[in-house]
Amino acid sequence: MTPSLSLHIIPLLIFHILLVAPPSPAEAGKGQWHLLQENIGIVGMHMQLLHNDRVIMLDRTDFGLSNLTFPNGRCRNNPQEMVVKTDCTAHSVEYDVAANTVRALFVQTNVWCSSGSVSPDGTLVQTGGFNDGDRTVRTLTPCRMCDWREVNNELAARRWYATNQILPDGRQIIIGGRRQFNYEFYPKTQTTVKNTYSLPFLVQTNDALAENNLYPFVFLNVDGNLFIFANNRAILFDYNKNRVVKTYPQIPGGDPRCYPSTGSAVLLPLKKLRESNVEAEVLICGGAPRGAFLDSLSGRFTGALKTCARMKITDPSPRWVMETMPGARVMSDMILLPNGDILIINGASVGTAGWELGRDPVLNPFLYKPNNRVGSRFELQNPSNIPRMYHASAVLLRDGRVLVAGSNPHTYYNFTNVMFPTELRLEAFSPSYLEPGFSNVRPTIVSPASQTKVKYGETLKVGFEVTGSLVKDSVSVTMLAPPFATHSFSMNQRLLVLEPQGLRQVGKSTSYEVEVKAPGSSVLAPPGFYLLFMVHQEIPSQGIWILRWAFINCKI
Ligand SMILES: *[C@@H]1O[C@H](CO)[C@@H](O)[C@H](O)[C@H]1NC(C)=O
Ligand SMILES: CC(=O)N[C@H]1CO[C@H](CO)[C@@H](O)[C@@H]1O
Repeated sequence: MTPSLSLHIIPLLIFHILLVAPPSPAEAGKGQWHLLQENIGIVGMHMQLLHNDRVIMLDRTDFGLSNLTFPNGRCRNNPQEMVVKTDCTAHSVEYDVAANTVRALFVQTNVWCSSGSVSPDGTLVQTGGFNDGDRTVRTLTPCRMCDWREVNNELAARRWYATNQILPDGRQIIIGGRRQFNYEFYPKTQTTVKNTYSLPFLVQTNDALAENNLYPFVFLNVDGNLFIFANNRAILFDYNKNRVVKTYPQIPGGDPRCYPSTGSAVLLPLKKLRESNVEAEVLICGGAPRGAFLDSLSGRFTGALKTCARMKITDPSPRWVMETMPGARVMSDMILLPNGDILIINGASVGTAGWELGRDPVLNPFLYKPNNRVGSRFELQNPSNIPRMYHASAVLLRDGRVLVAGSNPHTYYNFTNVMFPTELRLEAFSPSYLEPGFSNVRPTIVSPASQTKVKYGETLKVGFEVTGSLVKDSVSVTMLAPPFATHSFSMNQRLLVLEPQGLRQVGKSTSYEVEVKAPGSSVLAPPGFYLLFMVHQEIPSQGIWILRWAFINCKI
């Protein structure tokens, strides 16, 4: 929340020494945690995996020095900065997954609580933030030593806590943000440079004092409209005509799920893509009860929500179906795994998002199996021993691990004397599908080569190996758009399940080939880089990068 508000809260806090139980021996089948780095220097408040297997992380630039000093005596001079006008520390890094190393990036304007998307050519476009950065667009093109390029006043409105979604034509839409009840597009044309378009839904879902509609959950529906969820309900929205196409029912119970009552949401894997009526389902989990944010501000910490709500958004008469998690969660991230399962990770069981407002970290991820029967979908995973509170994030890597970074619930980089010290450790969670016991089952993709271009509707041959015996009707191919993760929401996260055909053995007894037809529509899969995985008996291969080639055979 605003710095002025939070400064009033700090004196109210009672500082505890956090007692974290020693890690119990990890149980087989429930995932493993690995500490990758003791100190990456910054807080991974925002993360995005790029197609060169580097993860870009952004923190914030105000309120103090990070723990990563720029090489070569480089410094940032910024008279508009609130605390340190000359700052020789980095607030953005590039993490090289294979080398497990971090490189400092230089960001001039404040990226705090910003948003982003990867454009079809693989460039990370990162928008807004706070103070001098609230109308800035920053771009980073993946290459060996690239750095941020920033253009100020490029956005038509200030965007702080907004959500971005990549569109079928490759543009992105930027929706909402604090006190912004509108949206805009990027890139701009001469005629649209100053245009914002109003979205009254964001006024209607804005709670007095608490808001509860920031970082709205936005998904591109299979009919080309946008599903926009804020607070406790959603609309289907035609962004071209600025028209609400459908109003969905409120989630039963009516409690809010968006910032600061931060739950999370995913578009469940899209399947049966060749049928004329592709179905789309949304799953929203956790959050905090109405009133919890204001209660937390006055020192009364309420239990988080234990429920998930799932809805077929393409249904003619859609309704939410409620499910109960193994525990309550707020500020968790929801990650689509390559085999179509969902990992719910990070966060707390008490309080809300915002400075110093979370309590009781939840150290165990939950696995959600969307195709199981209701009542047998959740599995409790092995715990980490690092609390990941406000300003933590998580992203899937090409090798199937989930990278976890961040946690800084303070207005400064406080490493001591606070309940949850600023967290610079980088971890990975390895879901149980990575266990060595599955090596006979696990496919290895041998062709095509990584970075292959795939046209819309093209038939792609995928060669793979499985050393154990192949269960032919248990083979699938998935395609994942790597998201921009921040504040518990992964923007643009999308998994498509492709049905393989013509499975046959080729050459030696462990080699196979299948054909998959790439989605023919940029509504189902907007242009850009995707990870392609082979999945056999729910065990995914490592991914390869493919480029959905927008500009050829592009049918919208
Ligand atoms: C947090 O850090 C700031 C800036 O260094 C300092 O003024 C403040 O007293 C610290 N808070 C605590 C609780 O140590
Ligand atoms: C809080 C923290 O992680 N501080 C570290 C910053 O970096 C120096 C140099 O590497 C360490 O000595 C500090 O412990």
